[in-house]
Amino acid sequence: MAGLAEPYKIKSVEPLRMTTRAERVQAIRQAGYNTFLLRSKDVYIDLLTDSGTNAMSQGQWSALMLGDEAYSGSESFFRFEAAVREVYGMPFVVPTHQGRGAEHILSQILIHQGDVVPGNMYFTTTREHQELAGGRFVDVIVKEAHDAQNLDPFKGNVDLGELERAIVEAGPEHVPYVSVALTVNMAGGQPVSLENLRAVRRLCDKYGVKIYMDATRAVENAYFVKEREAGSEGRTVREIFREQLSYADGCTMSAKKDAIVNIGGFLATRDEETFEAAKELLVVFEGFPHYGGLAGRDMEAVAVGIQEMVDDDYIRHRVLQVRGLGERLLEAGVPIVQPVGGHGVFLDARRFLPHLDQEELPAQSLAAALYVDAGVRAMERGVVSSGRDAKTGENHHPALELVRLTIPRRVYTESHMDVVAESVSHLFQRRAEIPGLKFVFEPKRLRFFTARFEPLHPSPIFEA
Ligand code: PLI
Repeated sequence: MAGLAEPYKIKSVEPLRMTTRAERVQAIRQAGYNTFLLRSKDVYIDLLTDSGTNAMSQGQWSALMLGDEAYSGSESFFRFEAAVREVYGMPFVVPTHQGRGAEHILSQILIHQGDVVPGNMYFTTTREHQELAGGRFVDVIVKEAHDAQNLDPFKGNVDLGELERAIVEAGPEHVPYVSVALTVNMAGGQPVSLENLRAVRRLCDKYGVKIYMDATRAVENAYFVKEREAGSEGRTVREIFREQLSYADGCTMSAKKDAIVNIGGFLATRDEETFEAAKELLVVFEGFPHYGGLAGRDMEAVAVGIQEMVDDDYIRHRVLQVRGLGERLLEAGVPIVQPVGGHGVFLDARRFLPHLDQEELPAQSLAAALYVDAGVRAMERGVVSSGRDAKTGENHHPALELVRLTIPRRVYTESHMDVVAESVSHLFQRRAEIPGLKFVFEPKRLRFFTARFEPLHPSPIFEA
């Protein structure tokens, strides 16, 4: 399809190692059936995440040489700051080592014990930092987001009624900010409409509550707005992007996604007081405010990436590549989250493996099985990622039990997508043989990263 042809060509290549099924069976056993614990040398197509796994452009690689590694007053910082000001429209910014560094600083500044932070679905590290700071996350995403088959074009939207209820119940003085993610990762990369952002702004203004956006994949959100929201079809992604951010008091950002780099993040704000407080915490946790845990060269790459990410041709190809994979899976009858989101295709493990109860960790098992089948590494986004309720100790049971096939930016070709589609379809034919898993090691925090598992019973799926 002409629309899918890559708007770039390959200048430097990274060889991939082909593995045998026997090697993969051995590797997944050693990894405790957790794809996070695989060694990348054992992975053929790595769709674990789109975070920091992107291919930088010649512009970014050459900008690395301009890195000013001064501890303070680095020219690289000022170029980075100028890019954030221009594209995000935020006057104040501090760099952080990655997104969670910004979440940590923001949470520590604004959240007090007992506060409530409403948001459009949780994200793992974001909620963790809100809770560490003494806050409680309240989900105010629209109910359509929890239904993998609902075709609403803006399943990331905030439910305004739920948001108002959360603010009134807690009392606006106990709501330090509303957390609005663009797009919503855990819902399958679903976007938020401009109309919804405007309404959230009006509601927050009524109660004097701030809005901090998680801008991690806000470019993908802007592309969906251009594609789907009346009045935005003729605008550039850059314009839409800027309007989205105009409704925020500030944002946290993992540059490892939208900004097409391998490391980096930032906290940006319009509020000088928050900026001053951020700089104080930055020197404790990240570094001096002119580098914040990054090298000068990293800030250069982010500055160039921020300009490249809002190029219409680039982002169109990115979103259509992801969607193309989704469409191939749908043709094979594979259940996925629809509409296909911005950064990956999410397999619906509930419908893929109806014979497994959620306590049998279906998405975790499906991700492990996919790796054994073809060396494709995906990520669980279900009961394991969701963790346990801090009070009751019971597993959270998210409505969405998903395996995420996340597509890094500018890395894989359409032929790689073919391999992925074939492997998932093949596994779908054998789905009845996929067994459940149980924990054999479970860490207390963000357990999905390092937990280990075993199959509940022997199965040819995990044998050579
Ligand atoms: O991985 P960080 O610390 O740079 O960013 C944390 C983070 C914040 N918000 C959102 C929506 C994310 O998706 C996110 C990181 N996501 C990862 C690592 C992912 O694989 O999706």
